[in-house]
Amino acid sequence: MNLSPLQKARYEYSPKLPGMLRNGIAEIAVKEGEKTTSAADQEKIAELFPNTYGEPEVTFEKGQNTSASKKQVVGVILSGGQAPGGHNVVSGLYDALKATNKENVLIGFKGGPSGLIEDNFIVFDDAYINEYRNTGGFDIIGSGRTKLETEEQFKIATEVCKKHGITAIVIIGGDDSNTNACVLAEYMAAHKTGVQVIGCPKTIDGDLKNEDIEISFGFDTATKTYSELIGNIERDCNSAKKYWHFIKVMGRSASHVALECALECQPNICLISEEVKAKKQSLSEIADYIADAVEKRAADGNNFGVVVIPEGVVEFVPEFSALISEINELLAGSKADAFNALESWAEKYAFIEKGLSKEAMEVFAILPQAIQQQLFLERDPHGNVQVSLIESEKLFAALVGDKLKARKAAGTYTGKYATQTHFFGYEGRCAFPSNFDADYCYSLGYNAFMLIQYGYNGYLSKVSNLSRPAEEWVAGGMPITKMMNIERRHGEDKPVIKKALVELDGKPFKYFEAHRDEWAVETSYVFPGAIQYYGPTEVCDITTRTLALEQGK
Ligand code: FBP
Repeated sequence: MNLSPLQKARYEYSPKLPGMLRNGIAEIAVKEGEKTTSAADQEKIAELFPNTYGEPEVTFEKGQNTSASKKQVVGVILSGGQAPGGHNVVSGLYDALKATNKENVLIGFKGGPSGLIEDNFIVFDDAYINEYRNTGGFDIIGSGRTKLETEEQFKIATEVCKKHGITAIVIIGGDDSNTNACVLAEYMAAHKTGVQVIGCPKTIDGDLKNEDIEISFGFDTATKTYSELIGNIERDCNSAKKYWHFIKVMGRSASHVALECALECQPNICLISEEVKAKKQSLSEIADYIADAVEKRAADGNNFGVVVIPEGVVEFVPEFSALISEINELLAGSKADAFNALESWAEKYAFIEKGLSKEAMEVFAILPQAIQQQLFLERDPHGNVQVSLIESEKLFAALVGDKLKARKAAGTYTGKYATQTHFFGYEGRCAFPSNFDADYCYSLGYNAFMLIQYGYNGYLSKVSNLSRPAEEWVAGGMPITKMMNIERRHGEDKPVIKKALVELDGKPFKYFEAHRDEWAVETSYVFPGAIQYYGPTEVCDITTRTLALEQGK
């Protein structure tokens, strides 16, 4: 492998552990807190998880290590989308495991959860692990989106564990993967397999958080990467003074990423999907809202600006999600063949016009033709429109253009409007982890092993007090059942970890709300610059504005 100078330098970085884990394995004691109950639907969750429900929160502290001294064989899985720091979770886990007993073994299942079912694995050693320390990506073993959720899969997983003598599995994933980790933990306990299951909170989307999990790993680095790019665009924009930039940022559903970038960069506009839904805003209203800022800035001679759009926004526009449902219905089953057999767009348009309700057609009709066609091209394996593939940055650039044309005709707007569109997503998911993510992830992995060593099952590795220096971080674990409630998914009531959306009464949104009118009209840009790995702590080790605001900083 050819190594960049930065990669070589990052190999030498020693991630910072919480103070309580720094004294060596022999001095890590455990303290159990109160018994826990689930976030909601306590009776139902207790009934579904009789072996893993109600366990206590645990915290590690300096003291005599009293864990059992059996040999551990641990399997690790990376699940879902990449998030910077995954390699450090694995290296932290490996280091704690080897520091406890040189004979302990860490097995990596390749390509995500399917690796466990297919028994596709590698056994880690020092040389292999060392190549991945403090690097981005999930290429150490690869990731995948197969879900481990059926009884059949659990049976196979048990067999694979038996074959390798596995004593514990660590699943590094988001809310769904950790929900499944919890179900697997219950299965393993109910069937007395002796296999423990521990989860680690991952996702750049930042939507796996709650009163116990302050932040999912990867969010810090990904948002810093996007903020660097947005800041650069703001500076270019303020230099050339000729474009409105529409920038879509990743985050499948929640708008945490967009909001954090807005707090970092102070663009003119940032849409927040959760607010769009709460206010039942239509596409036309959103376009008017942006056009108002364009018009006001034009009146000051500023025919430029930056608009940040969360990836999932269209799904939160009530009229648009109604349109999507109708389109899914219109093309359900064999009806799609009849549609696809039509040759020209005019014929297809007539088919659509006939099939959609008047309300849905009104929404469809205002969309640019490219977006209309995307709605009929991209289907997921279940035959649904893939909303995340809709180029909403282009959609809003065009809708605002239409509004401005009308305003020009009415004589209220006399500015110039030229646009550039961007999508920042994959470029943030595998960046070298920031010092925060490098430290946090290493701690999560190290801590996950301590939970295993102390015999816990169905726990999420938890490191908290994160807006303070690492020395003051608190390491421990939380039963996953504590984060659960019952939700309706695919027509069934399911126990799931509650997905965290942006809270409109939360401090990060409130701060944004209090400043956005000023940012819309003024040029208040902030340029965060590239992630810094070396230098003063206040530049290199700071975490997100979201976390700081949430923790009252
Ligand atoms: P996870 O929830 O698995 O962490 O993935 C998040 C994400 O990066 C979203 O932001 C994005 O919408 C999606 O994955 C993209 O998925 P894919 O990599 O399959 O294109």
